[in-house]
Amino acid sequence: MADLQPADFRSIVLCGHATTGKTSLAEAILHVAKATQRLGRVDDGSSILDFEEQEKQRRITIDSAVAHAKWRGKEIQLIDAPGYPDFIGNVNAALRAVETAVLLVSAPAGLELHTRRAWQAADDAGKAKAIVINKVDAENAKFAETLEAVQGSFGRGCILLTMPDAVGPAFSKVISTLDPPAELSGDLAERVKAAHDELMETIVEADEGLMERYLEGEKIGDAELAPVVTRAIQQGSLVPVFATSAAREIGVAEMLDVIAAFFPSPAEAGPVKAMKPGTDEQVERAPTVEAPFGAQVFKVMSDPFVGKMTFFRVYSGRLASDEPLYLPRTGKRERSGGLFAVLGKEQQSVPAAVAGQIVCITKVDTPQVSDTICAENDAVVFAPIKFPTPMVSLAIQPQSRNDETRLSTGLSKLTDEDATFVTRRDPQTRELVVTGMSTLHLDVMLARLRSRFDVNVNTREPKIPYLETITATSEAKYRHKKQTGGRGQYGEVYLRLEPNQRGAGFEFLDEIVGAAIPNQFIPAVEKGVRETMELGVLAGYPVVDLKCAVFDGSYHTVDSSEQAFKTAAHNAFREAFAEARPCLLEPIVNIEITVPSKFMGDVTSDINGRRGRVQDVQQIGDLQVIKAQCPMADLLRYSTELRSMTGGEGSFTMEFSHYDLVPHSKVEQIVAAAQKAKEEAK
Ligand SMILES: Nc1nc2c(ncn2[C@@H]2O[C@H](COP(=O)(O)OP(=O)(O)O)[C@@H](O)[C@H]2O)c(=O)[nH]1
Ligand SMILES: [Mg+2]
Repeated sequence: MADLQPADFRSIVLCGHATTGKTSLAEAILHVAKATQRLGRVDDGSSILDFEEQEKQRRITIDSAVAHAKWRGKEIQLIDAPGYPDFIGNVNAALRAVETAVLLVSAPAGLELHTRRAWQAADDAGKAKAIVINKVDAENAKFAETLEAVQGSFGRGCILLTMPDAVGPAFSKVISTLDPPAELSGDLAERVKAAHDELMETIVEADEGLMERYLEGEKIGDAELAPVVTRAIQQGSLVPVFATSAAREIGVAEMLDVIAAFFPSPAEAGPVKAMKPGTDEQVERAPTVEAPFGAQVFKVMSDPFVGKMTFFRVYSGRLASDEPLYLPRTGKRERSGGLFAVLGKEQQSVPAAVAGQIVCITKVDTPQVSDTICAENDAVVFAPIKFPTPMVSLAIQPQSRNDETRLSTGLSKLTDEDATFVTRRDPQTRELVVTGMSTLHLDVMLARLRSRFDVNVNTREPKIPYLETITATSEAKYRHKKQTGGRGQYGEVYLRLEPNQRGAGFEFLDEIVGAAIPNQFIPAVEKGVRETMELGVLAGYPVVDLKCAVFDGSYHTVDSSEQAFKTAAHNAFREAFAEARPCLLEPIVNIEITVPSKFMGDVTSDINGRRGRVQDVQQIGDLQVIKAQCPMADLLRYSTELRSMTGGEGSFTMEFSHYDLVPHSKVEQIVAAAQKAKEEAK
C-alpha cells in the first residue's frame, strides 16, 4: 500500500453542545462511507465511538474518539469530542489534530451555550469552521430559526451548502446549493437559488479577479472555483452549513462530498510553528512528507488489553512503524509496539504515518498529552496545548490496605490521560486531594479508578488549610520531672513568644545566659517547639509566623536528657501559645468570574455574602468579568452554585492570594469541628 499524501487528508473534530448528535453523526459518517458494517447507535450502547464503560453507562461522550473513512479518494479523519464543558480539555486537545472544527447544532434545541464555547475554542485555535444543523427530521425541528441564530452569532459567512427538502419527519433529502439540480420547482427552488447566490458572492469575495468575472455574469468552472472555496473556508470568510439527520443518515453523503472536495487539507492549512528545544528560536514545520518528522500527542489512554495507547497527529515528515520515537521533553528515544490507524476502539497496523495523519502507538509509557514527538537530529517542540485550570476538589481515602497499594498507580495513569485531573498531597492538611473540572468529572474519574484499577475510595470535602498564629507576646515555663525507679527525667524551660510578620515564618532564639540549660540540650528545646508547631495547638493546624525565645531553665546533671527537654519545651510552648491571644489564618483566593451581564447583580451580591470583596468589574462584549478576593472556605461548592445561579453560563478561575485572620465568630466553629473530628478519630 502506497503512503497517503498530506493533500489526501480531510480532518475534522465534531464538537458543540451535548446531545446535538455529534457521536451519532460520526457513526453515520463511518457507516455511509462503509468504514463500518452497521450503524452504531448511542441509544443502545452499540456506538463504536462511545465505547468506554463510563460513556456507555452514562450515554455521554467523555473522551474524544478517533476514526477514519475513505470518501471520493480522500482520507477523512474524524474526532468525536465531548459536549459537556466538564470535558472541554479534550476538545482543546482534539482541535490540535485537525484542520476544521465542525460544530453541531440541534434543530429542535437551537443554538446552545456550549456550541458557542466550542466556536470560541476553534477560533482561538485558528481552525477553519463548519456547522451542522442536525436532527432536522425531529418532530419539533426549527430549521429557519436555528439558521438565523447561527448567522446572528457567527456571522453572515455561515451559508447553507445543503438545503433540506422539508423540516420535521418529512425530511428526506438535501439539495446542494453550490451545484443545484435544474429540475427543482416552487418554493424549494427559490430557497435554493437564494442560497446559491449568497454562497457564490461569499466565495468570489475571496478572489478579486474571480469576483469581477462573476459580477459580469460569467459562469465560473468547478476546477477554478474549488481552490477559492477552500481558501474562503480556510480564512473563515465562508463557514459551510449543512442540514442532516444523523439518526436517519440523511444529508451525510452530501456533506462528505463537500468535505472531500473543499475542506482544507494539511497542505492548505500551512506550516505549524514550533521552537527549538530549550531556546526561544522559532521554526516552522512544513506539512510535507520530506520535512523533518514532527508530531504532537493529543490523547493518551490506558487500555487493559493493549496497554498504554498514545494518539498523535503528524504535522510534518514521515515516521515508519519500526523507527524509534524521540521525545524532546525527556530527551529519550522510545520503541513502540507498532503504529496504528484508529477506528473507535479498534486499531489497524500501518507501515508509516505521514504529515497530516492521525495515528496511535502502543506500549510506550512516557508520553503525556501535549508532548512533541520528533526527529532526533532536528528536534523541535510544538506549542503546549492549553487546558483550563480545574477547580473542584475532593479529599480521598483508600477504603482498605489493598486499595491503598493500588491507589497511586491508578491515579497516576488517570492523571496522565487527563490534563484537567490533578492529584496532590496537601502538605498542611495531609489529605490526598483530587481536583477536576466539576463534580461530574470527578465522579467519572473515581468510577474509572474503581473499574479499571479496582481501587475504592471514600471521599469528603477537602479540609481548608488553616494556619495558627499569635497576636500578642507571652511567656511560660514548664518543668518536666519524673522519678520512676532508676534514672529520672528532668528539664525545665522558659519560653517567650512574639508575633512575627505575616509570611515571615518561624524564628528560634537562644537567649540562655550562664548555662541555665547546657548547650547540648538547646537543639532538643528547638525540636520540641517545632514539633509542637507542626501539630498545632488550637485546632490541629500548623503554627506559623512567630518568634520563640528560650531565655531560662534548669537542668540536672544525671537526670536531664534530650527527651526531657523536648517534653518540657512542648508543654511550655502550649502554655505560652494559649496566653498569646492565638488566632487562625485562612487562605484567601483571587477569583475571576465571567458571566453574562444580566447575572452581574446576583453574582456580586452573592460574593459579598461569602465574605468576598469585589475589586474590579470589566465589560467584555455582553459579558462581565468580576475580579474579587474571597476566603477559600466560602467557595468550596462555588462551581456547582455558580452554575445553578447562571443557568450554566457563568465560569470562573481562582488562585491563591494570601493568608488572613479568621474572624472570631468563625474561630470557635473551626476549633469545635476540629475537636469533634479528633474525638471521632479515636
Ligand atoms: N431525531 C433525531 N435524533 C438524533 C439525531 N442524532 C442524534 N439523535 C439522538 O440524540 C441523542 C444524542 O445523540 P448523541 O449522538 O449521543 O449526541 P452527542 O452528545 O452530541 O454526541 C441520542 O438519543 C440520539 O439518538 C437525529 O438526527 N435525529
Ligand atoms: Mg457524543
